[in-house]
Amino acid sequence: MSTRAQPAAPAAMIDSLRAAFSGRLITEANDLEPFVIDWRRRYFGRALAVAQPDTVADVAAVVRWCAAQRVPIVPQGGNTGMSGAATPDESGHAVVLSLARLKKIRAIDTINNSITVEAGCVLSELRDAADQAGRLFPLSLPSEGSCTIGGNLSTNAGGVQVLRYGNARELCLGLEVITPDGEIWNGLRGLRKDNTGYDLRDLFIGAEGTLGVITAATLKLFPKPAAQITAMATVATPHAALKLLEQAQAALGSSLTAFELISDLCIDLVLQHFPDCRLPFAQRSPYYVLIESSDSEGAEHAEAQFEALMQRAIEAGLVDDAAVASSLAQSRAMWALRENISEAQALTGKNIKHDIAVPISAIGDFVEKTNALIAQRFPGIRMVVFGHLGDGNLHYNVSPPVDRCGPEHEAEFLALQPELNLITHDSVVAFNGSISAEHGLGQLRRDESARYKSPVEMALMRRVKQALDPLGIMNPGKVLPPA
Ligand code: FAD
Ligand code: 2HG
Ligand code: ZN
Repeated sequence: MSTRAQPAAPAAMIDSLRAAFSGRLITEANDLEPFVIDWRRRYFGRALAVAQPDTVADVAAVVRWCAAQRVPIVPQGGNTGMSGAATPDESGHAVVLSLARLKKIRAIDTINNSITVEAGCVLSELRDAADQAGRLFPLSLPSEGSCTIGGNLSTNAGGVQVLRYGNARELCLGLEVITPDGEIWNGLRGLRKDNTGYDLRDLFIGAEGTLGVITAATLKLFPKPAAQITAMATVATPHAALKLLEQAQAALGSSLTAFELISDLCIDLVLQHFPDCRLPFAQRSPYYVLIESSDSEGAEHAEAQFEALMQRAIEAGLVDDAAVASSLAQSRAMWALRENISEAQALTGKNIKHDIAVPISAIGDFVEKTNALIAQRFPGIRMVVFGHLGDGNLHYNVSPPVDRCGPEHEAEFLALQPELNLITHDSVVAFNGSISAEHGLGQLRRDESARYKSPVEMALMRRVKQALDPLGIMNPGKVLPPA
C-alpha cells in the first residue's frame, strides 16, 4: 500500500474527461494505486485519473482532451519498467493513459513474415500468437508475462535473444501513433525497405512515451527453430566467459541465441527466495554462463555441437563444469535461475541498479576495475552482476552489505546511490559505454544521462521534443531534464 493519500480529483475535470471517450476511467484512490507506483517501488506518484480506452479513436480522444486542458499524459503498458518512466509525478495533475485494453492481434502475414498487434498486447501473448501461426517472435524478457509491446517499443527493450535477433527497434517494421495533439499517424506499412525521408518510426521507439502514444505496431516474424537447447557452464571470471563466448560464436554461428552471465551472488539470492530452483552443479563457482542454441537441424545436432563446445572449453581450462539440458523441464529449470534474479534481489530489499553496456570485449576489464573501485570505497557492499554478456550489457546492480539489509538501513543505503552511480557510470564512459543499455532513462537516469551527453546531443533532443510536443504534455519529466 502507498503511504501517501491520493488528493481528491477535481470533479468537474473528471466529468469532462469521462464525457470525452467511451472506455474505462479509474478515479478511486485504491484503484489508482497499482498505476502510480513502479514495479521496484522506488517512485510513488499521484494521478488525476487512469484512462483505459478500448479503441484507437478513444486513445486519440483522451489525448485531444489532455491537450485542450493542458493535462500531462503518462502512457503506461504493463508497468514493469525499471526506470520509473511510467509513473506520474506527485502533483496529481497527470492522466495515466493505460493501453492495457487495446490488445488485439490485428493481422498475421506468413508471407511477409509480419504480425500487426495493438500496443497493449502482452508480450507472451504476442509470442504465443506467432507460435500458433508457425512463426517465432523472438523478443523475450523475464517480464514477458506482464509487459506490453507498446512498452517494449517505447523502451526499446532488449532481453535474452538480442545477440541473434536484435532489440525491439530492430524487430519493428511500422507503427501507429497518436501525436501529442491527438492525430492518428498510420505508419503500419510492414515494409523491409522504405527510404522516403526522416524515419518517424525510429523517433517514437525508445522515446519512453515522451513524443506520442503508440497504439499498434507491425513486427517481424522468423521461422521457428527446429530445436532449442540450453546449457550452463561454470567459469572463474568474466574474462573466461568472454573467451567461451568467442568459442561458442565460432562453433554455433547464428544458432547462438542467448549468452547470459550470472555471478554466484545472484544464484545465492535465487536459491534463497525460490526454493524450488536447483543449480545443476555439485560445486559453486564465482560465475556461470547460460547458453542457448536455436538449431535448424534438430535437437541431436544441437546437443552434439554443445557437447563438443563444452569438451573443448573444459580442455582449454575455460570451463570447470558444464550441464546440457536434455529435456524441456531441465531447460526451464536453468532459465528459472536466470529469470528470477530481479525478483530475488527485490525480495532482499532495496537495491541500486546500473544497466550498462560496454564493447563486449571490454566487459571483463570493466567488471574487474569497477568492482575494485567500489570495494575500495564501500567495503562489504555486494555486487549482483548478471546479464546479457553476448550483447555487452550487464545488470551491474548493488545490494547492501549482509549485516545492513533490513528496512531500517534502507535510507542509509539509498543515500549511497549518487556516489555509486558516479563511480560506475564514469567507469562505463571510460570504457566507451552507455549508462542505459535497455531499461531507458525515465526519471531514474534522466539527469545522469544529461551529464554525460554533449551539449549538441542534448540540444538536438530538446528540439525534437519541442517540435513534436510543443505543449510539453507527453510524459513530462522523463528522459529530458526540465529546460
Ligand atoms: P511500462 O513500464 O508500462 O512503460 C515503460 C515506458 O514506456 C514508459 O515510459 C511509458 O510511458 C512508455 N509506454 C508504455 N506503453 C506505451 C505506449 N503504448 N506508447 C507510448 N509510450 C508507452 N527490460 C529489458 O529491456 N530487458 C529485460 O530483460 C528485462 N527484464 C525484466 C525483468 C523483470 C522481472 C522486470 C520487472 C522488468 C524487466 N525489464 C526488462 C524491464 C521492462 O519489462 C521493459 O522495460 C518493458 O519493455 C516495459 O514494458 P511495459 O509494458 O511494462 O512498459
Ligand atoms: C533482466 O535482464 C532484466 O533480467 C532486469 O533486464 C535486470 O533487474 C535488473 O536489473
Ligand atoms: Zn536485462
